[in-house]
Parts: sequence; structure tokens; C-alpha cells
Amino acid sequence: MTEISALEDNSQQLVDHQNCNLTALLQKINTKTARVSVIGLGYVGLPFLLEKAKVGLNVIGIDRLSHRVAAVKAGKSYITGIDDAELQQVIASGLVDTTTDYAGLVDADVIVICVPTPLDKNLCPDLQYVVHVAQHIAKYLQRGQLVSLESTTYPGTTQEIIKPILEENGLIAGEDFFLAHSPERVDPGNQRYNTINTNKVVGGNDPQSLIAAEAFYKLAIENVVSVSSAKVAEMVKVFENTYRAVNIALANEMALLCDRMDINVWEVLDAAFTKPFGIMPFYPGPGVGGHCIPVDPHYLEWKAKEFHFQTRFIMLASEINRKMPKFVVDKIARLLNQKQKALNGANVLMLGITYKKDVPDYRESPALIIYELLQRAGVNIGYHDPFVPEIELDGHKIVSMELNSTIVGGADLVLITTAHTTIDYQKIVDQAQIVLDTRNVTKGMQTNKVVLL
Ligand code: SAJ
Repeated sequence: MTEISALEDNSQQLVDHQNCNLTALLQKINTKTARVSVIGLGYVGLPFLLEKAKVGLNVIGIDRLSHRVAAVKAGKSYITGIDDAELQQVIASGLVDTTTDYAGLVDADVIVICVPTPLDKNLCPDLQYVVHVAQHIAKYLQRGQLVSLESTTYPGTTQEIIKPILEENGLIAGEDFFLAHSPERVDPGNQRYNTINTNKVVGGNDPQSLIAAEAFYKLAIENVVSVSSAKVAEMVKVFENTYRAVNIALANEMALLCDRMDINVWEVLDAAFTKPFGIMPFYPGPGVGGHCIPVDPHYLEWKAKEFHFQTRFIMLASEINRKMPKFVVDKIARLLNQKQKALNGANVLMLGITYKKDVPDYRESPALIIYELLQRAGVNIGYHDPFVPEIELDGHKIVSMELNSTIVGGADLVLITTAHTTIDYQKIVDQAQIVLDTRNVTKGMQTNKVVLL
């Protein structure tokens, strides 16, 4: 056999080998006999697991937290938007199991990674959870498996970090197994968009991987948007959240300027958003919380430096958004001062400790920063949040106060930080001495007790 024909023979064998793995996987996906492992059962992973089980796939949820594993088995939801009945109904189907053990990955056909990608204290990417999971997957990786990263991260993570870890196993991405990135798009508390009807972007390590990932995601998502690579898919997601961070920062900067100019920024924005085209509503607030908007843009900022590129919009947006809690505290000081009261010794009641309305999540919440700043200034600060019965701050447990006329009326100032829809704000205003409303939730009320951000 000539050298050329030997090469042609090898490349054909390679193609056959790839196709064999891909064909087998597609057959399992398309007949819904593919077994799915979802790693990370948080606000992304648990809804994802449920939607896959609802279309008839066998799904194993893996989480390092045994209490989450037990809660799912017991049909007890800990995620906003998933009620116990829905969870119990899916569990009863017998298609779902949960474990803390990675060994079950050896039987999976599709492995989906939904673990956190936070920042470290220097606002640099912290991929420890993603790397830890990839190392576990590598131990059990089999030919023909599809691995998809859903966690939001900087462009390049899938192919520069995940791929080498998985290939330590000796298998080759795109030939022996398939590798893709499909960024999660979950909006906690959103009543309209869910895991099924939210368009889903998918990018592959290689063409074969994209085919496998497209087929998998199309099983339980109405519209899959394929892009040319995993890197493009990663960039799409960080762009989406950078877009939000920058526009929220613009609204916050308008609030800071309007405060100086004695203009009602909410009136300005409401009027501006009557424009039927070329603009999208964003509003100022006490800061930007959650584990996405204040975090994800810094993943892109960090990666851009590798290319000697400064993402100035990201830096500026972060600077403005991160100054809002201090602005709120300064405004409280000004308002108390007008009543000859100092911050030190004043009683302030904070309404809402979570990072946004009608969700129980207070991690990364700007309200926590404001709470600590007020405490440090000597304010007697208490909070009420219908979604958060107690918080832990600096090792101390703090319990949500009940709302009654004595507590509301006894506060020198009531601060609305989160606009939970379950609170009767008219009643609050009636009982309060003065209200600083950072969410314009008192809009339209006839009162001289309310000051807006
Ligand atoms: N915020 C403002 N002004 C605004 C909008 C939001 O101050 O006009 C604040 C909120 O109060 C909150 C923070 O910004 O503290 C983030 O709000 P968010 O609703 O964007 O945050 P998340 O992290 O719950 O959800 C977002 C998703 N939200 C929407 O698209 C509406 C989306 O960007 C992502 O799918 C998701 O993060 C994610 O997982 O990346």
C-alpha cells in the first residue's frame, strides 16, 4: 500500500471512528434513550434536570451538597420557580435520581456542567468548581459521550481549560468524545421565560460536537441557536450580561447626576422609555446584585487583558454600579440631617435584603453592603424581607423583623432596597416617618414622606 493510500486509509478510519461514535450518540439522543448527568443542582442545573426528565430522558443529578441531593429525592424544592408538586411529579416518573457520587458518569451519554463561576476577591475568574468537576469527569470519561459546559465563563474556557483536562484521559475531543458550550440563560423569578422557551445558544469544540450538542438541546428547548465554536458561545453570554451591566450603570449614573441637579430621574426615564424604538428600559437601584451581572463581565475583562485590551465599558460600569450602595447611605445621612438627626444612633428599617424582587437569594446583594455600611456608621439597622427569615452577617444571625406600625413608625427612616410585590407599600408610607425608595415602588402615591433614589 503506497504512503498516500495509507494516509487516506487512516483518515477514512478516523472519519469512520468519529462517525461511529457520533452515530451511536445521535441514535440514543433521538430515541430519548440517552442517559443524562447534570452536575450542579442550583438555579440552572435543577430546572435543566427537570426539563430533560419531562421529555422522557433518564437524568442523574450530581451535587457536592448532600442536602440538595436529599431535598430533590424528597421532592423538596429549594429553587425559585420550581414548586414541590412539580418536583414530586417528576421524581414519581422514576426518571430522576440524585447523588453526590461521580462514579455514575461512566454510564452517562451526556454530561452537563452547571456549577458556579464566581470571582475571587480581586475580581478575577475563579474556575475552581469547573476544574474540579472536569477532573472528576475525566476519571470516568467514555467514548461517545457528550460533555457540555453551561456555566458562564470567559471565551476560551471550554477549549483551553476543560478540553485538556478531559483529554488527560487519553480520549480526543471531537473524535472519541464530544465537547460543547451552551451558556445558561436563566432569569430567576421570570414568570414568562423558562428553560424550554428561552432560545439557547450552542457552540461546539468541533463540527461533530456541535451536531451532537444541537441534537441534545433540541430535545427539550424550542429554539436552539448554533454558532461556529464554543468560544463564540462563551462570548455571546458574557456579552449579554455585559450589555445589562453597562445599561444598568448608565441608569445609575443618570440617578447620580439627577440627584445633583435636583431632577427626578424616574420621571426622566419613564418619559424616555415611551420612545417606541431604539431604547430599552433599565432603571437605577441601590446596586447590582446576583451572581451574574456583577460577575460575568469581569470574566471578559480579565481575558481581554491577555490580548492587551482594556474593556473600559466593563470597568466603568462596575465602578458606577459598585458605588451605588455608598450613595444610598450618603443620601440617608442627608435626609436624617435635615431632621437634625445623625446617622449614629438613628433607627433605620430596611425593606428587602435580596438582590432583586420576589426571589429569596441575598448573595451578592447590594442591600447587604448598605446594611453593613449603616451598621458601621452606628445606625440601629433592622431588616424585613418576606423571602429571607434570617441572614448571617459576620457570623451573627440576624432575623427579619415583623412589619407593624410600631416598628415602621419607630424608624427614623424606612429604606426600600428590594421591591418585593408582597409588601403593602401604601401601608408602609402611611406608618413611616420618612421613606427612601430606591426602586420607585411608591410611584403614584400622594405623599410628602417619600424620597426617591
Ligand atoms: N438591576 C437594576 N436595574 C435594572 C435591572 C436590574 O438595578 O434595570 C439590578 C437588579 O436589582 C439586580 C441586578 O441588577 O440586583 C441583576 O438583575 P438581573 O435581573 O439582570 O439579574 P439576574 O442575575 O437574576 O438574572 C440575569 C438574567 N436577567 C435578565 O436577563 C432579565 C440574565 O441576564 C441572565 O440569564 C442571568 O442573569 C444569568 O444567569 O446570567
